[in-house]
Formats: sequence, C-alpha cells, structure tokens
Amino acid sequence: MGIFSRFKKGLQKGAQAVQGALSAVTGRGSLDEEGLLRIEEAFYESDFGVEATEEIMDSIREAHRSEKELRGEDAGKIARTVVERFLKGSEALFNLEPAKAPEVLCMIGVNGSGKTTTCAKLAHRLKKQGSKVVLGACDTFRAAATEQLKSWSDRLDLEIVAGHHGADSAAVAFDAYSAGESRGHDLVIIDTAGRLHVKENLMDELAKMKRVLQKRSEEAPHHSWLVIDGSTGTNVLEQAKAFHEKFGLTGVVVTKLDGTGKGGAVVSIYRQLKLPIYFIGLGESPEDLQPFSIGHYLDSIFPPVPIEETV
Ligand SMILES: Nc1nc2c(ncn2[C@@H]2O[C@H](COP(=O)(O)OP(=O)(O)OP(=O)(O)O)[C@@H](O)[C@H]2O)c(=O)[nH]1
Ligand SMILES: [Mg+2]
Repeated sequence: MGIFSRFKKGLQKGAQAVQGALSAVTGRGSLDEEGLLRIEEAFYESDFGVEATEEIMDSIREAHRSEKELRGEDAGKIARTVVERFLKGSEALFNLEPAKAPEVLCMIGVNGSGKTTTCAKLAHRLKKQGSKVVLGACDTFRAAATEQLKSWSDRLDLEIVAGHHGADSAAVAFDAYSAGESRGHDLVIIDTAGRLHVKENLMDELAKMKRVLQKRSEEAPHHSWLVIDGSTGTNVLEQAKAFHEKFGLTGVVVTKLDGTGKGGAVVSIYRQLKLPIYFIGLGESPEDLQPFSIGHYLDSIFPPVPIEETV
C-alpha cells in the first residue's frame, strides 16, 4: 500500500464526517443556515477542537455573506485553505546526523498513548532504511511492558536492551546507550513508562533518566517526543507543558488517528503546542507509522474528488 493510501485509509473516519456534511449540503444546492450548522458539527465531531472549528466557520460564513450561492464544495475548499494555514510549520522530517551517533530518542507521554508501539514501528522503519538502531526497554514499572517491546523486537528482528521488572529505568537507558555506542549504532530509541503529568514523583524519574543519559552524551536525549493519543488529543496543553518542563520536548507523534480519533486532532494538537509533528499512527501494523505530510493529510480529509466517488 502506498503512503497516500495509508493516510486515506487511516483518516477515513474524519474524512467521512467532513465530506458527508459537505456533500449533503451540496446535494441541496447552495448553502443555507442548516447546512452551515451541519458543516460546523462535522468539524467538531472530527476533533478539530472549538477554536479551529470557529475559525474555519468564520471564513466559510464570511464567504457565504458575500456569495449566497456558495455550495458545499466551495465551503470545503475554504476549509482546506484555513486548515493548511493552521498546519504551516507542523511537518518535520526526521534525519539522523552521523557525526552525533548514537543519537538518543525518548518516547514519553501519558499512559496508553502508544509509546511502546511507536518505538517498535519507528525502529523497524529506520532499520529498513539502513540505520542501525537499538531499543531501550526503559518501562521497568509495568511487568508486561518489557515483554511487550521484546515481542515486537522478536517479531521485527530488532535489537533491544532490557532490564528486569522494577529495575532503575535510568540505568537501563544508560545501558542501552552504552550498547548503542559500543556497537556503532546510529540511534537508541528509549521507551519510557506511561505517566500522568501531574504525578511529581514519576515526572522526577524522567528528569533523572535525562541526567543519567547526559553523563554519557551532553546532548542526549537528542530527540524527546511526546506521544499523544489522537482520540484524546483535544486538550493536551497542560500535559505537554509538564513534560516539557521536566524533560524538554522536540516534537510530537500523534497516534490512533485511524481509531476513534478522527483526524482533526492533528490540527487541534498543533495549534496548542506548535511542536513539529514527526510521525502519525494510522493503524496497528508497523507500516502504519508514517511521517506526517500536510499534503497527504489535506488530500485525505478534503479529497479533490468527493469521497463517495473514491471509495
Ligand atoms: N489503531 C491504532 N492503535 C494504536 C496505534 N498506536 C498504538 N496503538 C494501540 O494502542 C494501545 C496502546 O499502545 P502502547 O504502545 O502499548 O501504548 P504505551 O504508551 O506504550 O502504553 P503504556 O506503556 O501503558 O503507557 C495498543 O493496543 C496499541 O496497539 C495506532 O496508531 N493506531
Ligand atoms: Mg508502553
């Protein structure tokens, strides 16, 4: 399956909500108040968030005031332009710098956001591209966590450094770095335990991990990504601030955009955080982690041809 097909398939739900509303009003001719409300509802439903939805609707209503014959597809084009503006600067390419090898990338975030899965998918992706990667299973908090990452590493033939349950997670990170360094690897991907940003002691553990890594490399961790569940992503500012304060954040991964998350969360998250979105999760298979592309995103949510005609 091509990259765009993965975007389109993963973002189907959000696209259907928006396209459903736009094509329904197109079917009735030019837009009326009921049609406008229906479009507004579709943006809310697709997790674009209150502010983004209001701004999109302001632009559509403004155009409607000067052009009473405005149709659903015109509203779609306006919405697309506004969303494109919202996303300006969000796309980021992940590149490794050989001079810095091994770089360290930490996946952090609240419980269940998709960190472990994203570590495995990313390692698989980079390995396929020829990079040498080792995973650090630093969630020693939950008994099954190390097993979960180990089973991914078995399945995808990935190198892994793990500690025993209850081990000091910072020590495992230290070991993973040492392994990466001595084996001449490009990247060490550290999986961390899920934690609520309001739990001070757990947040302090993260800070400790960073201090310990910095004993090995001043610049480590080179990348600290907040992994956010796209189905709960409409209100992430507080957690991002807390993680940023303790650890520093260099980017974001938005997962589960294929599930109950309906695509719009990407917009809502970027508007709140203004952090680059490196990857998005569009499903459970390893290939469903894809670099974020504004173009593919827009073409999936606002397809140039109405969605009924493409499925
Ligand atoms: N559909 C879908 N499911 C995903 C995606 N990413 C992760 N998941 C699922 O979400 C669940 C939680 O993922 P994990 O990777 O275990 O999340 P975590 O952040 O490591 O969880 P904790 O370590 O408990 O904090 C698993 O069932 C994953 O398969 C995605 O992009 N799409
Ligand atoms: Mg995990």
